[in-house]
Amino acid sequence: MKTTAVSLSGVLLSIALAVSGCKGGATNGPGPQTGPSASNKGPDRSRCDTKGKRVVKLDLNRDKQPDVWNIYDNKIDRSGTKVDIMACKAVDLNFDGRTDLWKYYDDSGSISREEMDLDFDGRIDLTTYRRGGKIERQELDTNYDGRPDIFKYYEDAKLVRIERDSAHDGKIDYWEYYEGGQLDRIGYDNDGDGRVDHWDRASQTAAAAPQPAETKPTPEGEDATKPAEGGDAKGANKSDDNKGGGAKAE
Ligand SMILES: [Ca+2]
Ligand SMILES: [Ca+2]
Ligand SMILES: [Ca+2]
Ligand SMILES: [Ca+2]
Repeated sequence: MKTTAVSLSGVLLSIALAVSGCKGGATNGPGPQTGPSASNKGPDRSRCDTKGKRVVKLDLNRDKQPDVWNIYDNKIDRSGTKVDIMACKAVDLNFDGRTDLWKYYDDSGSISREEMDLDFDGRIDLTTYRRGGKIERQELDTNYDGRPDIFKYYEDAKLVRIERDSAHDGKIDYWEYYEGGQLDRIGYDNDGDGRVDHWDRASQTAAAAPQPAETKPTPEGEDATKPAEGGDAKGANKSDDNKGGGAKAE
């Protein structure tokens, strides 16, 4: 039963695609391409569909080809008047005729999702999810293999966690946890089982944090008394040179 249901829905899908393909000849021409190739889970892609919507096109580089499509939905507000609400913004960032940035808006007019093709190969590499305009999650594909490998999670628009698939094998092997906007701890999965094997805590790493002023302690009093100012410390050298140079000149 299950297999027939699947194949039936497959047939229906292919019919639907064929029909939309016949009708949607215009989508291959001018206009934002809805549904980039990597898309399979986009819940609100229809928002970028231009059909039956008001579309305002802009030509930013003045080559007579549109690069920005502002797509508006018609809504009727409480007083019964027709209003245009932004549904989608599609942008061709590098002016090659292909859309590289999509912004999807919710019914209240705030951005719910942004998709970006960073290397202009037609596949989305950066997706930002928002709720009520506030950032919730970000997915980034750093090696452009079509699979996100960095995931950033936000609470109340504040970064709380970064997960990374640094081996690009589909498994998270690196975690950063943030407390109050500050990095608190980092977890590493060394054996590839998806679990943290080793933690680095902020309290431990704080001592080794790159703070140039503290990493090279140069006790001024000692330097002044000791003749060893042969220029081993680059930063501390300047003031010593000034002192030493002045003394020697006299
Ligand atoms: Ca243009
Ligand atoms: Ca483009
Ligand atoms: Ca891409
Ligand atoms: Ca990837």
